[in-house]
Amino acid sequence: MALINVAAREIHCKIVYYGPGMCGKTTNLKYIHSQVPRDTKGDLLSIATETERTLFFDFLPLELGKVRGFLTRFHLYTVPGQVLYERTRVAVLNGADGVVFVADSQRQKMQENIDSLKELARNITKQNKNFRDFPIVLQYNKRDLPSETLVPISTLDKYLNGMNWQRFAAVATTGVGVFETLRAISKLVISKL
Ligand SMILES: Nc1nc2c(ncn2[C@@H]2O[C@H](COP(=O)(O)OP(=O)(O)O)[C@@H](O)[C@H]2O)c(=O)[nH]1
Ligand SMILES: [Mg+2]
Repeated sequence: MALINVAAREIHCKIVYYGPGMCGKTTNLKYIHSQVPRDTKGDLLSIATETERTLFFDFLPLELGKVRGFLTRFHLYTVPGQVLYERTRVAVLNGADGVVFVADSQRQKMQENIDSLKELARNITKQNKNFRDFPIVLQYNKRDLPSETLVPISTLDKYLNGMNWQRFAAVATTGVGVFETLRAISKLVISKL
């Protein structure tokens, strides 16, 4: 649930970037952080685990304006993607208002995408939330790689988007689709407030 700072008239929303290892979650966050004006964002911080790091920062998307008189601050988090770190993912997911599921479009990553999405569903459900109602946006990342190595969008839809979420093709390294994805999850989260 979102945190409300009544005195400062701010709503704080937590958005988590979830997905298998190396799909591009950190790249999304770094790109967003690099593009947000300095005076509206916090530092890019990390919680160190043994080999992978959870990154997070918060910012105030000024273009969103006020929601019923409150400014809305977003806190963006990545999770470590390696299978080993499920406990860290559970901790980071705790209290999330929305999730961006980043899928790696490469054929060889398809099973990892499917497994990670199943794990997400399980972990959301464990928080006593209804996965069907939970705000989620999909991102099909790495669309710049050679087409013969990629799963077609229609196939990604078939295996990952049975719930018909909004989904965006992306190249996180150059920022293609990154803000479209962020805008979609932001709007979805705000609409549920
Ligand atoms: N070609 C390509 N590489 C990407 C893209 N997004 C991320 N990568 C690369 O994939 C690797 C893993 O990215 P990272 O953001 O660390 O993945 P994470 O484990 O999900 O945080 C890095 O070498 C990135 O530069 C993309 O859209 N296209
Ligand atoms: Mg990462």
